[in-house]
Amino acid sequence: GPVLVPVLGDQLSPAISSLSDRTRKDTVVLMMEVGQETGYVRHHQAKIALILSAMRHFAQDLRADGWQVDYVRLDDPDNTHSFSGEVERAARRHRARGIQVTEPGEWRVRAMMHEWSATLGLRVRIMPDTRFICPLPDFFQWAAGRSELRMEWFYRTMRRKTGLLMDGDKPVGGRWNFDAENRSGPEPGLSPPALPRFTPHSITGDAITRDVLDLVSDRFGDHFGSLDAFGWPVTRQDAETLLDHFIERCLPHFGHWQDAMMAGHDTMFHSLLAPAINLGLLDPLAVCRRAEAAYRSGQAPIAAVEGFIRQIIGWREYVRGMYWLDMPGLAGANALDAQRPLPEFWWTGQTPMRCLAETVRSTRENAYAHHIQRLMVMGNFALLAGLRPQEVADWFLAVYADAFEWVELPNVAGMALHADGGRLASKPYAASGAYIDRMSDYCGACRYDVKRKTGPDACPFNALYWHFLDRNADRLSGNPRLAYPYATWARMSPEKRAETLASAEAFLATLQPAAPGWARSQD
Ligand code: FAD
Ligand code: DLZ
Ligand code: SF4
Repeated sequence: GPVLVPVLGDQLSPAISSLSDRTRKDTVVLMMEVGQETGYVRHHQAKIALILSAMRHFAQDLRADGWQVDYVRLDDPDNTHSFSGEVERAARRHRARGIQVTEPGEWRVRAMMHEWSATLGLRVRIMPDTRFICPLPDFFQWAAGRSELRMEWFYRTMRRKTGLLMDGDKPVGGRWNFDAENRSGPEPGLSPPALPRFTPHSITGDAITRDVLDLVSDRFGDHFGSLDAFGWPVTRQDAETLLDHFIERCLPHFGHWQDAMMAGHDTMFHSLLAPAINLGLLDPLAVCRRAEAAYRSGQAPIAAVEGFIRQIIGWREYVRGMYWLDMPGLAGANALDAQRPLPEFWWTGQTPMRCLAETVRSTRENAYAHHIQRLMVMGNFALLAGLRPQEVADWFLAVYADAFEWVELPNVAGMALHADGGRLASKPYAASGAYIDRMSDYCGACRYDVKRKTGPDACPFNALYWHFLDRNADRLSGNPRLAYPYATWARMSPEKRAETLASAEAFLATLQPAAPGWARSQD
């Protein structure tokens, strides 16, 4: 029989390694819509729609390209609803002589794949995912030689390896990192361009997406999130259109406004490319080469282009390496012993804290929030309030269209929550209301006063910030990067400190824990 090649929902690349050495006549491609994947968390409705529509489009493209594709739909009556069950059924159906698959993005799925050979009695070949620039063995080797792991050093090796923004062995512009020029807050009147949306109701009409949207509202209509604004690219062509738009209209301003937040402007100058890249619709290196070309032709400044490329060949590759280096422990990491349950308003958006309400609203409407909303609004709140890392991680995994565990978990547990004890990032990204006020236009219309430090009208971030430092003094006061705030805390009068802690406690006591069942189904 043929070789069976399972292609997972985030492996939608014609150049995927599992197909690279296969011939069309000796291969059956297996694609599977299964309840285990739609259900390991209760994903945002738009995330499910995006993945299923992109899978169906990809199957269509493969068939048009001459591949034999066996596609199992969610409503197929014989569907066993797990990857392992479907691979077993398909192996029998096609009398496969072996299985070849690209390694998955998730520890959980990798564990399944390791069982296949024994349960099926077939040869199973698991191949590296060559869409990443840094092969995992290279990352492990890079990490093994170091006592401290820092993205910035890793990033330089990736610049050298790819040659991106290099003049020979020197970084273009004489510096590796231009972030010092990338930190502006919002400006009144600033109006980022509207993004192209790829709607099923567009002139071309897209029956596949329409079907999927119906399926999702039928089966998953009670999940978090709305489908009303669904506009994610579900094909390679649509993703290329989004990339063109980004390079022309947004990239020139990307760096300058990268950290800025404005109410009602949910995407600012960000690319929105993460879902397309993570699913395999766009190649990350090709995206970076486009950005570099925009710099070389004078269409975008170095600070913007360097900052963008660093996110992709730096952060994206770095967190993926850290995921595989630190799993399975990372999933249970809780270095700061944070035990507070996730508040209900993370799902409902019902909170007078305007920064949080705006971010949850954008998340619900778009399955999207940009980096600073994720890190410095949601993440910072979770860190300061001491929310349980596993509940925070479930939330992030469920609500964003680009969320896959390999990238979500290191960002949540490592970057945002310091739950890994500082392996990924050297200091916790803790900030008081002043930071959010500087980087956003949220505070003016908030029911809280960002300038007040304590009391029921004070911005809750202010007292929480000190509460966080105080309760973690044993763990964090030795960190040189926190020496300044700890010294400030120590200089406050005992009365002021007590008032601050009491104010934070009073706020924390008002948090309603989320009802069970939002993130994970209870049955
Ligand atoms: P842009 O701002 O346009 O950035 C360009 C690209 O750089 C992104 O598309 C992405 O591919 C890459 N990138 C930027 N920052 C990071 C980062 N920290 N880690 C990895 N890649 C990065 N990203 C995900 O893809 N999936 C997630 O589940 C995810 N969860 C996150 C959770 C938290 C708590 C934080 C702080 C960040 C998370 N990120 C995640 C990283 C980042 O916020 C998103 O990649 C970004 O917001 C996606 O929007 P964009 O495509 O418009 O990004
Ligand atoms: C996230 C997701 C969802 C919602 N549904 C499917 C699916 O039905 N079939 C599939 O192959 N993949 C799906 N995925 C993506 C997988 O969860 C992803 O491939 C694994 O987490 C490995 O990264
Ligand atoms: Fe957020 Fe505080 Fe500003 Fe309100 S005042 S928007 S709670 S930072």
